[in-house]
Amino acid sequence: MKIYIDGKYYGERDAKVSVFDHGLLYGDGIFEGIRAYNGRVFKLREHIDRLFYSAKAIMLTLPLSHAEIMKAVVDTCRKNKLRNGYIRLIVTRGVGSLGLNPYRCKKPSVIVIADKIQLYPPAFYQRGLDIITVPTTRNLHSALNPAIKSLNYLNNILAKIEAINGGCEEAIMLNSEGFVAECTGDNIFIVKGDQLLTPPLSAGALYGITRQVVMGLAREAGLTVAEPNLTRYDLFNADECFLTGTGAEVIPVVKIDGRVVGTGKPGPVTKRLVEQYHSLTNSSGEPIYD
Ligand code: PXG
Repeated sequence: MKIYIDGKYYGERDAKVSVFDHGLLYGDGIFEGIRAYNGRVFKLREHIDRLFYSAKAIMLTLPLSHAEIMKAVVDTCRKNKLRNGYIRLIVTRGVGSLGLNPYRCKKPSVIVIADKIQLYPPAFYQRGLDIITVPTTRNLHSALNPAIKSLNYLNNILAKIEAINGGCEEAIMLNSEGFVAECTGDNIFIVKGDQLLTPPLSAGALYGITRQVVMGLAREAGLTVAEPNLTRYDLFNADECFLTGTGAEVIPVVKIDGRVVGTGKPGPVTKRLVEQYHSLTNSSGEPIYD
């Protein structure tokens, strides 16, 4: 595997960052998780847009333009002969001193890893997930805004530990007011009648790329899409529930905190969205090969 670091390619063993990089010392940096399908990078422009928004929010000046970062991602895929896989794009604050001061870091590092993807087992998609709400609440947006896709993922990792310790794959995270925010690496949706509902960004949700795509597909299918604050009560009484994310795509949820959701099986709206999402991922994206 060839890993891109600041314009050069390195083998897996040689792809290294400094112990003085503030990405390592403080989680000071940003990232994107992107997928390639059939030789095309899905929603690449949207991912790079979000990277630039994250950068702006943490006052990190990217050393490359939008077009140059897109090219670095596509070139790294080509270099690795990737047609289907997972791309991790990372920008660290760069090498500084042991103190917090980010202005000591003169040059951010851009890293691109293009690898195979670890998928959930197919049975999870057929049967649906059984998930729980966890005690760790989502970061306050006034403290560390969950809209920033930063290298500081401990909030999510603590929630993930609680999910795994509770025997589940994913965790629902509430915000400090008790409203549903999102899962540790996925956005959450419910279907109620002809409505598709998902928490607003202000509740602590990431501006998920998959979330946006699914909202568009649902509108095209005639559903009313809204972003109200949701409580656990709303989840328990939903007709259907599913999660969205670049890794998980669209995955049904059939049980929450021991309560069966809807019929306890993946519902018709979820199934249709899964199919529509697949046909989109298989037919669009930034070409890797001419
Ligand atoms: N919420 C959070 C907190 C995320 O990290 C999503 C929602 C979904 O967003 P997208 O844009 O992917 O639809 C994410 C992103 C992984 C992995 O390896 C996945 C994410 C983040 C980090 C790692 O599965 N999901």
